[in-house]
Amino acid sequence: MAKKSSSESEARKECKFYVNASVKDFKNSILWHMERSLARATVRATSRDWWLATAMAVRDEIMGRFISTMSRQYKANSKRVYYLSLEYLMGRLTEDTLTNSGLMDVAREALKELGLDFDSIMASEVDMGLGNGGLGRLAACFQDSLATLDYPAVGYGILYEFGLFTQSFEGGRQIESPDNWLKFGSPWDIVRPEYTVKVGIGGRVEGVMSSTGDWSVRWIPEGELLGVPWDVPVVGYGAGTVNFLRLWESRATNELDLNAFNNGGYTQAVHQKAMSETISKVLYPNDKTENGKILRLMQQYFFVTCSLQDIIRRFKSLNGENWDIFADKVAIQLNDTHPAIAVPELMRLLVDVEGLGWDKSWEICTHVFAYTNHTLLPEALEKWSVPFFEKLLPRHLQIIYEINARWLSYVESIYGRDSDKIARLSIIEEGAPKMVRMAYLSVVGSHSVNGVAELHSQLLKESVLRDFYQISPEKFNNKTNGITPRRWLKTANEGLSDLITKTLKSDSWPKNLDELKGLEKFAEDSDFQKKYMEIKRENKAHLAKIVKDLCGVDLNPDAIFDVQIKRLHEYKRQHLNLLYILTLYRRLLHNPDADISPRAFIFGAKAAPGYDLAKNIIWAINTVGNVINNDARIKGKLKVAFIPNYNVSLAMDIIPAADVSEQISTAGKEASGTGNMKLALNGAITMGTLDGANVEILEEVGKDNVFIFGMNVDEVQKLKAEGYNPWNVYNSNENLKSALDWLVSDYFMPGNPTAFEPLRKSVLDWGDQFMVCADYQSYCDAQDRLGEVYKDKARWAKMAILNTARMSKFSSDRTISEYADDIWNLEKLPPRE
Ligand code: NBG
Repeated sequence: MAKKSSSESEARKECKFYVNASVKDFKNSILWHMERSLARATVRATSRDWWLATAMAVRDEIMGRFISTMSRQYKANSKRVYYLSLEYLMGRLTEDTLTNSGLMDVAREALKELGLDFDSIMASEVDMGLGNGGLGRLAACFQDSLATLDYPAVGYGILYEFGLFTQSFEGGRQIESPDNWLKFGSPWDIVRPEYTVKVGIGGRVEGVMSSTGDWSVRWIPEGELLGVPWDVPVVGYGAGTVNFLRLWESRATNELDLNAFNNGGYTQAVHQKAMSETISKVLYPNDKTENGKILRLMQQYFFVTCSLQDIIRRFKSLNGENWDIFADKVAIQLNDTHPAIAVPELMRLLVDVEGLGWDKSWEICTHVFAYTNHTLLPEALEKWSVPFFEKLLPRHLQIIYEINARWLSYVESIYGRDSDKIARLSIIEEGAPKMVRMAYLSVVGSHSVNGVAELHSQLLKESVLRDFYQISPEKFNNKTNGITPRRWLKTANEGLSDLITKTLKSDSWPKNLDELKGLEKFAEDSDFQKKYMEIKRENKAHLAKIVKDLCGVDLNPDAIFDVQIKRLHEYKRQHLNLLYILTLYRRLLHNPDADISPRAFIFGAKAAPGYDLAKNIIWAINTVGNVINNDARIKGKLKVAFIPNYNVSLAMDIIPAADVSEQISTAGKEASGTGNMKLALNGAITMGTLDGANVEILEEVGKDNVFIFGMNVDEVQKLKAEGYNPWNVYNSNENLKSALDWLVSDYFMPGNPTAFEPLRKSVLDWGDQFMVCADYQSYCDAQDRLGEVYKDKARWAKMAILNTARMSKFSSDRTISEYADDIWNLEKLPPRE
């Protein structure tokens, strides 16, 4: 990210609520914090001290807005949306807060006057990496948009002590180490002990018959722990609204310690305490599969009950027990099925604790909850075993059975005694053991079910949730994902942001991304093209330095920067990319003078620690890369860099520097993708399949400004149905055969040629589930075409500019407005001018 002075003063006219502070005052505030908060003499201050003091100075400026937002929302007693998500991939908070509050220039100048380099000071902040990938980052972008659009909202989640693991490479292989991001605290968390809640676990259920003959039920938990909330302010762009994330930390109760202690069990008491505090200890590192871990179910229940109790407390403090208006004041979005236990938990709180009848409580639930599905992958659909439930949440299991019984009798009223249908629609899956299907529970308990891109929402209705769609088609809708242009353009790519502001003579575009369409008319303007591509080149030079530093690889900023950054997963097909790299390398060895555009293939990806094949792919890319990078014969025309520990902050350096955006999943597998949007917004050309939001990117940018290859969903299904055999492709495609055989020869791994057997087997012997072989040729052709097009500088510049100009649909402001209007029925509550 090449830093230039931004035109914040202009933006002030647009953003009436920007924070006002002079450079002098801000500098004094930093120095004040250095002395009073950090007890540091400036001569001894480290980068981290400077970052902390700066963060504290910004924090001071936004606290007033935070308080006024809360009191405005309280006084108005407005409806709020509560976003329940097990993941928030926030990245660093200071820079974004500076952008959104309008203090970026002031802070930059203040640090400069103190003789400090802004970028290196900001780099001291450890990423808040409380998420795995797209799902967690989407939750973060949504918080930014909710605040920017002045919607009353709270994001609930867990304050994991350890975020997503830190990745390094040893001999090209992934090594994980813990991400102890909270080790030294964070200036952005504010603890609220007064809102601590109690959480029960285990135990038994007691039934009591009342005098009127009604059963009432009491859950007698075996253990209890505490949820302590920490609030993280979320500053909207322009700082008119400051919402917050409320993240729960688990703690042991004192009572629990004492009881065990009095019984003579000191060790037992300490053990119990440690167990209770384990719940919020660590984020599970698997993107898309986390079934069967009892601690994970405990995490889900823990944050759900804490959040629901908090929501009910807030509701009651304003509305007493007027439950009739609960759904007018509360909307709850379930971010995937991770918080699905909220459905039976809200029923329990309303029926058992608040004493409402079942029907009334159910009506409230189904008006309050809405569910977003984020994937069709079967292994990702959460199921929890009934015996687990029985042990951990016995009362919830009863409630789920009751919900299911009523649901199935409704199904029967439609279809009669169709036992097939009933088995298919049941929330309980028969088998040993029986399983609770969390997606079905979410659908039954919600008034809205949405997918995250047009294609994905369509496939949901046709496949995984087909039977549910037939019964309640009105529930189903699409909300195509989006990204916040504040972080992903204004903060990450200041050079391009300034050019846009100057060219459009407006700086309201970060809040009104449609304005970018105004760039279209400059797409062929050679002067504009030159400026645009100069900025791209500066960003590439900046990234090249980072790559040199982290990977020891020299990248030529004039090469095509071809980027694939996302979790490592077979369906995302990083190995298809590798096969093209091998093909190109082979071609160059045959003819070192071949006229190809020099390419730098840049990867960033973490593999789940237990996902062996994904790790094998990482190892293969690193190994092949190492050979290619050191092969003088190809004259530097090809380079491969796998940047370790890919995270939000690295993404902010990589994305502005990308020429090509690899979005090459097997059609039908990637629900949406959001990296595709960030890259295109920053002028990278998509190399993609007709999958997820790529389809809509194509619609927006037009077919001349994107490279599409491979089978579409229908073709994939057809080939599967016909009986796909990857060996047929292998045997008839000389290049594919050579690349795959080469991979398991002595060439790359002298003495250990079988190192990458798993990779090769996955696309041949094991059936090539993700159809890598089937799409190989089409991918190579498209990549070759791209290489040719890149030679025409003017054409390429035009394509890149049109990508930036036509991405406005993918602002998360658009997405959030749609959720607010169609699902939450939510009104904005802006500050008074
Ligand atoms: C992911 C999808 C992505 C999508 C994000 C955000 C899960 C379960 N799903 O395609 O794979 O962009 O969600 O919706 O992580």
